[in-house]
Amino acid sequence: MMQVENSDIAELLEEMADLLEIDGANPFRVRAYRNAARTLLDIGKDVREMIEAGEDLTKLPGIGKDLAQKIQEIVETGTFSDLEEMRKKVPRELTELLDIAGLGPKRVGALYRTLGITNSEQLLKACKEGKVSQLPGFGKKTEAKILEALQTKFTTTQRFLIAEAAPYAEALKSYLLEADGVKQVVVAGSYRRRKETVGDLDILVTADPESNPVDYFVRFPRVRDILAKGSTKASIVLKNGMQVDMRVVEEESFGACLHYFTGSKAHNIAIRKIAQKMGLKINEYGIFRGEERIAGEEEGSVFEILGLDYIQPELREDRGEVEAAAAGKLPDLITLEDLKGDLHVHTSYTDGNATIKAMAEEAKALGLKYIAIADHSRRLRIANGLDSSNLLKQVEEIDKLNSEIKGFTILKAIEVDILEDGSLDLPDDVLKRLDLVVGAVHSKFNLSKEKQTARILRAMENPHLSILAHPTGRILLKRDPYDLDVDAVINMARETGVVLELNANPYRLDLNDVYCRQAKEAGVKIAINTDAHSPAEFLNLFWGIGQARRGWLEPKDVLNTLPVKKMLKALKR
Ligand code: DGT
Ligand code: CA
Ligand code: CA
Repeated sequence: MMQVENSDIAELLEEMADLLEIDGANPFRVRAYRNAARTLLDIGKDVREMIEAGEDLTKLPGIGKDLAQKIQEIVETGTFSDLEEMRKKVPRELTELLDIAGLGPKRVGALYRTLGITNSEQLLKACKEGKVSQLPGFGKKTEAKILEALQTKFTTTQRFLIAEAAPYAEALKSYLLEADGVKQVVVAGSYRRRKETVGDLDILVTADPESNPVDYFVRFPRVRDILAKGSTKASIVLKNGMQVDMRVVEEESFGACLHYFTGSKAHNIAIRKIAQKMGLKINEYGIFRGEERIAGEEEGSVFEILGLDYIQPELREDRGEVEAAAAGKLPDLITLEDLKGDLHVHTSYTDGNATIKAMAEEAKALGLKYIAIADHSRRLRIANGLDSSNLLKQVEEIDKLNSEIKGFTILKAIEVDILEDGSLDLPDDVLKRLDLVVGAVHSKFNLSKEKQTARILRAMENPHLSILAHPTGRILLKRDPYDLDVDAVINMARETGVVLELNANPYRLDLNDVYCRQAKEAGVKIAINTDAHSPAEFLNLFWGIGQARRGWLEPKDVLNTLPVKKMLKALKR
């Protein structure tokens, strides 16, 4: 039997449903495939193992005899004959058109049957010629929408959240380490620099000369396309659309190559200038004086030869790190172990999915010493926000839990909404009973820069506000930051003692790296918080630390590296 997972089977069933729908098949048949695909993703049991154990698949919801037989065929052969037939009948390329906004299977089918369109280039041409709007069921509006979607598709290259890329990077790494003769595997590029999003993955490998890691690499199970393949390098595209570049490197140049492919490009250029001034040449094979290689096996040797301290990958953006390394003034970057607590945690009192106790126990198990329960305030109705009386009930429960838990403190807080006029969503006499107050904007993202800034500055002037949460409101790859004068916010933080949050959720990472550094230089403290809505989300602190390091933050710049008493004292204003 093949190593197929439920998700692989579901993907083939979905493809079948798409092809049938494009072909204009009976909607019930289409739905049967989609339901079966959903079932496979939801059951939490491995279908391959069920079949091996002789279990009856027709017991699963939505799976009849016919589908059970097809699933068995997939497990045994990697595909099924009906799908292969449909693939011959309907060009497979067509399924890629389904991702374009404004197009579903019905419309894709119509475009194919009437205009013979099978790919996005042809579709773009037909839209520009006005042919699409003339088809029944399309119209001018749809044509314009498709055209717009196609144009962004051709101009923007897709990026991925670092947290999305990480499971693939780590899986590729362990996969390659299992290959015969492979010695070292490092994922370089923006991934190693822990940038918030990555364009592609860059993998370097050293191996025995007689082994063939390139062949092994392109057989990775999640490959969709092989873009290029030579004797020492290859590029592939994974099923999620992410590109991966891999190259095999001589051991004597591994360090230089790792430095080169870690980047950033701007950093590499700055380093090359230093080398040139010293009469040296640097490239991905090493550092050379004339023809003689004088460094390159170890990455550290590159910096050493140039008279620089070792520069951590997160700093390599040509933002002054080379000068700082020459002057011995690089920061002593914060690590995950430095964090003692998390000051922004949700529970099932509002839109979290776990009790206060469960959240505290998980945080404690991970080695934290305190958390602040900061659920939403009343204005945020969709999150079941707390009014004063519910908040005071929560406060009582926290007091009780604190008397039971040893070696850990649960702090009383709120994530209070900052209203449009900059006032806070709960009265001062309630806020003052809490250990700390986290303030956040959750509405009116589209105010003018002037109004948005005035709103937030006014909230910061409230003496009860301790921390400004996700200060710029961005959602990576989805929503731009609101129009805000961040310099003014940092100035106000310095004047009032308000701490700025670095929200560690991989979709936010807000403040960003550049603003974190600006805050640090202004003497403003940062709190690295998870905003966790479930126990598993405490692990997001890892992403927050990556961003903090990119922002040059040291333990002393971060409020929640302090033990609880000192932390609370530092908060007092
Ligand atoms: P990404 O993939 O867009 O998130 O960003 P990177 O930094 O991973 O960039 P990528 O994948 O294009 O290239 C990987 C590294 O290779 C890059 O960080 C620096 C190095 N590199 C690529 N092209 C050049 C170049 O033209 N000059 C120099 N000096 N270095 C380059
Ligand atoms: Ca890259
Ligand atoms: Ca690349």
